[in-house]
Amino acid sequence: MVRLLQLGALGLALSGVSAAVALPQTDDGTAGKPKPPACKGLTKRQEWRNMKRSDQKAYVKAVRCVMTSPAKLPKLKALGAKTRWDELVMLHQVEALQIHSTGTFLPFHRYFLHVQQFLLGECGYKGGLPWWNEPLDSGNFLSSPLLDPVTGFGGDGTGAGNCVNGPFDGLTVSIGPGFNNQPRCVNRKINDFFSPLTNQTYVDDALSKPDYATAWLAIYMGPHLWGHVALAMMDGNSITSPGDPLFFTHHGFVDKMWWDWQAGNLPARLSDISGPNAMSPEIGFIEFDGGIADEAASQGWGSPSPAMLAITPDPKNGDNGGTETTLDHVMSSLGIIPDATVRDVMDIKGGYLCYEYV
Ligand SMILES: [Cu+2]
Repeated sequence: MVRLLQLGALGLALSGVSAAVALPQTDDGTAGKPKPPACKGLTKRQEWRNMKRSDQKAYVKAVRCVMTSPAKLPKLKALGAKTRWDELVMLHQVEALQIHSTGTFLPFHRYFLHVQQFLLGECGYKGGLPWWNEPLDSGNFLSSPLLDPVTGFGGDGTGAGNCVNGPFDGLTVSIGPGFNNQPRCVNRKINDFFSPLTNQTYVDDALSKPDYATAWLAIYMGPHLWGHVALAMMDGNSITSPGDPLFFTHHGFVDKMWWDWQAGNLPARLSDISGPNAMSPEIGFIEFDGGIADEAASQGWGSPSPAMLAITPDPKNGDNGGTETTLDHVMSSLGIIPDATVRDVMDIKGGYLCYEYV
C-alpha cells in the first residue's frame, strides 16, 4: 500500500510515457480481410442493480458452474488449472506482463470479457454481462448492493484468508497469487479510503481526453487502478485478481468507460489505438515503482515459470515489427476461443462483438 501512495510522483513519469507515444495512422488496413458478419441483435450489458433478480441468479449460477467445471485445455491443466475458471484466470496470469501498462490494456480486457461470456455460454448463460456503475458507490463500496451476500457477489472478506461469504463462498481458485499457483478461497478486502477515486470526476476526466494515448492512461491509472486497490480482489494481486467474479463487473465498468470515450467521436475512435505493445522490463507496471524484477519481489508475484513462458504469446505479434500497438495486434486466449485482433474488438457493435451498455 505504501508503494501506491507514491503515485503522485508517478504522474510525472506518466506524462512522459504518453508524450512519447505517437498516434497511429488512421488507415485501418482492412483491405482484403473478410468483414465480420453484422450483429443480429445486441446483447444488453446491464448495471447489476438494474438486472431482474432472475437474471442475476442466472448469471451467478453460470459463474459457479464455470468455477466448478473441470479444466479442458491440456497445456493449461499441465500448468495447474483445475477448472474452466482457472483457465480464464491463467490466461490473465500468463499474459499479465503484456496486457497491462500497454496499449492493448483496454482491447485485451474487452476480449477477456468476451472470453468470460463464452465460458458462461458453455454453462447455458445467454444474457449479457453485468457491469458495476462504481461512481454510485464511490466512498462506500462496503454498502454497495453488489457486495450484498444474498443479492450480490458476497461482502467484504473475513478471517485470515479474507474469504467472502455469499454465492462464491466455499469455491476454490487454484491460480495465483502472482505466478504461483496455490488453491485459495475467493477473497477480497474492501478499502473505502481509496474507493472515492473511482468517482464521476475521475470518469469524466478520462472521457475528456482527446486521443487514445491519453484516454487509456487516464482510465488505467484512474478509476481502473483505484477500483482494484479499493477491492483488493484475490489478495490484491494484479496478476490473478480475475479469480474473484467481482473482477468482471469492475472491468465491465472499465470497458464501458472506453466505449463511452469512443462513442464521443465516431467513427474516428474506432481506429484510434496506440501505446507500447510490450511492457518495458525497466518500467514494469506503470502503477508501481521499479521494473518487472523489482515488482515481482516487492509484490510477491514471483516470475513466470519456463513452462508458462513457453506458452506466452509474442506481445508484438501483428504489429509488423514495431513497438507500437496497432489494429493488427493479435490477442490470444491460449486456446479457450480463437485469437482475435485489436481491430476485431474496437467496435462493440462491429460484428465480432455485439453488445451494448444500458
Ligand atoms: Cu488485467
